[in-house]
Amino acid sequence: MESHVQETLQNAQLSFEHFRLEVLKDYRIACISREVSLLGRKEVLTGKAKFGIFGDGKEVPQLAMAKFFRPGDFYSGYYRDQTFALATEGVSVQEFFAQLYADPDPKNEPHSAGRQMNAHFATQFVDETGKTVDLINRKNLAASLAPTAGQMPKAVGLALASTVFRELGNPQSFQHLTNNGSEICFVTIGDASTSEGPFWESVNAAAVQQIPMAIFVWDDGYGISVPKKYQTTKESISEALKGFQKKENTTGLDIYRLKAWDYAGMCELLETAIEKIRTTHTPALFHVEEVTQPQGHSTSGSHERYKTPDRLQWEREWDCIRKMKEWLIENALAGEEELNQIETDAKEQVRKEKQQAWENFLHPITAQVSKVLNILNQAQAINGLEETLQGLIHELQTNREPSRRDVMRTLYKGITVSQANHVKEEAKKYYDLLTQENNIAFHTHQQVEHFSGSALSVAEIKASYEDTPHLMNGYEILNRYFDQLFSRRNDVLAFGEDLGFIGDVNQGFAGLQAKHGARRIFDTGIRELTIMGQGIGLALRGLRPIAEIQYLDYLLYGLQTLSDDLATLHYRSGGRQAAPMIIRTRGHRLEGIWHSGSPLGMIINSLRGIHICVPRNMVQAAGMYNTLLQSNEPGLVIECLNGYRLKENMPTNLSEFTVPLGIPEVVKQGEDITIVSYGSMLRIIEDAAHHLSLLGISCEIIDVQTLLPFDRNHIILESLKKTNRIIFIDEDVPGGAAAFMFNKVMEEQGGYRYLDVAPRTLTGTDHRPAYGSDGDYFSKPNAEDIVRVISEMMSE
Ligand SMILES: Cc1ncc(C[n+]2csc(CCOP(=O)(O)OP(=O)(O)O)c2C)c(N)n1
Ligand SMILES: [Mg+2]
Repeated sequence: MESHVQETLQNAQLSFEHFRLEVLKDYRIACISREVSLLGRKEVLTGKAKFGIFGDGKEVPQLAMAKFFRPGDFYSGYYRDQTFALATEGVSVQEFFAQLYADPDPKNEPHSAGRQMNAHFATQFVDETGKTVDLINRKNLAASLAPTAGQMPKAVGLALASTVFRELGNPQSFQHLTNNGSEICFVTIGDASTSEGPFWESVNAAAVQQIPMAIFVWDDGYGISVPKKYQTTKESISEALKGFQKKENTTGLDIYRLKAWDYAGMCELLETAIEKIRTTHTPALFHVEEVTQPQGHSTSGSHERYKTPDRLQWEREWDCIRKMKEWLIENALAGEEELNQIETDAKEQVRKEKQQAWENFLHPITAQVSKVLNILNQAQAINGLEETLQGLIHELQTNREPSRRDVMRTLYKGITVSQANHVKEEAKKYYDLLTQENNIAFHTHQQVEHFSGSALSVAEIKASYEDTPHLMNGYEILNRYFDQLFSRRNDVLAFGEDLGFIGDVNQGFAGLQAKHGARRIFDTGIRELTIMGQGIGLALRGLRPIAEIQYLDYLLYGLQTLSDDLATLHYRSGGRQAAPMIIRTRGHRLEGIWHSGSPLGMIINSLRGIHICVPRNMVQAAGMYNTLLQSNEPGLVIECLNGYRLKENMPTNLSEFTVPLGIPEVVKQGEDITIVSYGSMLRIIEDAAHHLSLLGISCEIIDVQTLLPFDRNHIILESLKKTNRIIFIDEDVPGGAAAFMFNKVMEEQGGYRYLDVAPRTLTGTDHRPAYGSDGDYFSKPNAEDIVRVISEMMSE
């Protein structure tokens, strides 16, 4: 009996000791994180880094949150979350500082290879081919982004994936992606950023769909200098959201209020609240109040300018680390001395790791500097420029914090003023070598670079046809295509407005929800931004979403997340992440100011990093879908809005044939003039070409097929060499996509050398297309315009 009691006591003591050590470990991370903030700011103020933004004041709530973040879970957050990232071992102190210095070496700075500002973390989601790695045995941080609330839309997809996986069951092919849908997406956002539209749209989408999302609002009362009274209804996001609160048998989310300095209270609440999200998939919002910001918003300003002395005093007293220390002492978990020692050790550790990061960053630059000095010291200057050369050498030699830019500038100027040929040659050689290195450092990963994951390496398989091909409506071809696709692959999903039950507004998916299931083909609310975000998140989790924008004109609503997040994702994560989603939409001329847009200039300029496909008919569209789905890259496919009821020949290999991206097709051979265009415009051009042939003018018509990438093999140039005349025709505004094509062919391909007459563009007007058939005729290029301009060109 006595020994049993002894054992119980011993066990209790052990578990107390275990608990105590856990808590002290958290305290240590809090102190490390605070020191990171303090030293980080100094690094900026002394000029070693350009800009700094830190998580001081948010340490303790992030430690509580990190306790319940499991392997397999996802995080989508913003720049305040260094403590969370440190606690989950998503980032090391050294990596943190490497990012602060913008170290482009991915070995030192793996989160973005120097491309993102500090505190923007990304763990590895894909291998070098863009293929998703095992995501269930690691803690996953989705690449953050700076636009406020920009982290919200994709979080919808990251959370939705769990619900999809759970409902689909756990097929073998998803085993590295999910553990029966038990993964939560943790989202963080600042109080002021909840004013943004993306926040509200995402909260609604999560609440409607009942997906496992845990949203943490760090409420420090300010968005830079603007206080809550200008940001949030009732100055409280939890109050404002009350109507979203879930009740029995309703959708909605659970709402909790926490205090940022209350370590024990937060841990206790989160333990049950997070478990509930995991098991029930009911989303929750944690309104974390009384958060402080000891150093102000960022290194760009000081908060003394806008906070009252009272507020500043309150922030000092309610600093969460200070409160945690008081709590530790009050509860006899540690003595003051022990805690002071932890603080001292933490400071020392951060100092050392920071120093190491700086040395690592500087090392290759120092080597470049000494090599350049070595070369220039041997150089003799052109007569009269000796002082310039000596000045260059001196400037670089005395530069205490030289950058790659300083090295390149000095070397380039040195080459121009140097005389001795052998030294000049050596300098040029070194300049070229550094250019190559810098290209790798700053320009890689715009797309997946590994052959097997790139859409550009998908082999072309031509469409084949029966001797007497079967003629079908365009929409029927797509419908058959999607039916075969969903039978063939279990990782493809499609969703959008009116896409599920009725099978999209043009019947591409008609009948397919009933056949393939409402978890794979489904309706969404009218919320283009989060439809796109949903696609990004699902793709990040290894699924292959086809996310629909009902009409191209409405892409604008979804453009923010496509441009800021998807288009930059692979690049800004240094190749660590990729989201091969397909955006499907329909556009170009029809009738109506918002149903006939073709804003391709806007699209190609804002979406570099996404393939932009502009098929002329539905068969070509199917071939592009096949190509994209064989790659690990994202693509936008714009079907012709006026093409669904046009008859096309049905290929016999609908699921297999591929359309190579960036390879234009000569759709009509001709001798006198090259006409370059795409999409719905081509049918009007064919009509005009027929008319022109009656006038004795032979047109060669080229369909570019994709705008990004554009004519990789210079097929257009070959045509121009033959015809010596060229016109670019599109429906976009003047200076839009036509100007882009013009620039590519004239400047990049050197087309100007083969011109007999001035090259032209023929475009839509400067305003949006007016309604009705006449509106279309007078707003967009029509056949008569084409005949007139080409006739003029022929008589020039
Ligand atoms: C779309 C957008 N607008 C403006 C900014 C500039 N900006 C950066 S942070 C910030 C304030 C954010 O405040 P809050 O959401 O409360 O987060 P906190 O910094 O206080 O943690 C602003 C206006 C931005 N990054 N993105
Ligand atoms: Mg704030």
